This record gives sequence, C-alpha cells and structure tokens, in this order.
Amino acid sequence: MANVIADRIEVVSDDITRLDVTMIVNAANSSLLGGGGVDGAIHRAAGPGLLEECRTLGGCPTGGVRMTGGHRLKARHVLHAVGPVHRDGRSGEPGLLRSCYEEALRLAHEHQAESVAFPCISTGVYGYPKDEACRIATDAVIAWLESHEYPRRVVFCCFGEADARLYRDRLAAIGA
Ligand code: AR6
Repeated sequence: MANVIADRIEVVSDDITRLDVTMIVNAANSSLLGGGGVDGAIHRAAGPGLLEECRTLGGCPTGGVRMTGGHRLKARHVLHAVGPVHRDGRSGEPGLLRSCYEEALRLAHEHQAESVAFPCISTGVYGYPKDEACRIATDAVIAWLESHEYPRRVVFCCFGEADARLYRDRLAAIGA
C-alpha cells in the first residue's frame, strides 16, 4: 500500500463516542431505533435527540447506511450502518458488510468529511468472525482511499487492544 494511503488511516483502542472526528459510524440494526453495544453507547452519549431523529428515517436495510446529526456528540454526524448477522458466511454476509463500509465512505465523501471513525461492525452481537470482518473493513477502506479525496482520514476505532492489534497487524501485512 502506498504511504500516502497509510498516512490517512489510524487504529485506536477507544470508546467511539469520545472521538473528535467529523463523523462516527454506528453498528445499528435495521429499525435504527437503538440497541445495545456501540449503538447503545452512541445513543446514550448523543442524548434523546438522536432517537427522535432516527424515528423519522423509517429504518434501513442490511448493508445500508443512514446519516443523522451528532447531537451531543463531538462528531457532527452519525452514519448508522446496518451490518449483517453472521450465519454461515455463505449467505451474502461479506458483500453486505463491505457495503456498510462503502456506503458510509460514500456519504463521507459526499459531505467532504475530514475524518470518519468506524467501529468493528457486526463483530459483537451479530457474531461476525473478527479476522474476516477486519479483512473486509481494511480492503474496503484502502480501495476507497486510493480513488477518493474524502474522507481525508479514517479511524478504525477498536474496543480493546486485542481488536486494535488485529487491525495493526493486518495493515502491516498489506504494507501500511
Ligand atoms: N466504542 C467502540 N466500539 C464499541 C463500543 C464503543 N463504545 N461498544 C462496543 N463496541 P455490537 P453488532 C464494539 O454488538 O455486532 C446492537 O444492539 C464491540 O466490541 O455493538 O454490529 C445493535 O442495535 C464490537 O467490536 O454491534 C444491533 O442490534 C463492535 O463494537 C446489534 O447490536 C460491534 O459490536 C448490532 O450488532
């Protein structure tokens, strides 16, 4: 991977609600009405206005992404991505997970976002194997950055050092 792309990618181990970035991505469900995990954390940190805004959206299909304001978050926008539940890996999951990353990046590009932070979509309650999800996430982000100016910077916001190591090792393995 060219250094110029590697310079636009960062891996952190943190709570995504604390990040000072233009947009954060939420690992939502198709109702967009909140839940546990990172979704619950984002709604708690953003305050009730986020749920009110989500109610107006009418849900979102798996693989899709919808944008809202950031409300009380530092981030200006939340990109609500609906990842797939991992069944057997042969039910379209890879394409649906990749679509979450691409659709979020597309919206970030459209809005000329400086920075976007992603959690490890689908790897909690939805059971996606972490290493496969990491491969899909990094491939999608690198391909995007190679051909687009925005977002200028992507943060993989891992929840714990073990996940962060997975991302750092993967990026190192592909030359970042
Ligand atoms: N910051 C960053 N990452 C986090 C945080 C946080 N504050 N909290 C958890 N994670 P999950 P899913 C990580 O289960 O698998 C919800 O109920 C977590 O360690 O939040 O896509 C939704 O409403 C894991 O790596 O999302 C859906 O119903 C990653 O976030 C369902 O869960 C994703 O775990 C979506 O399941």
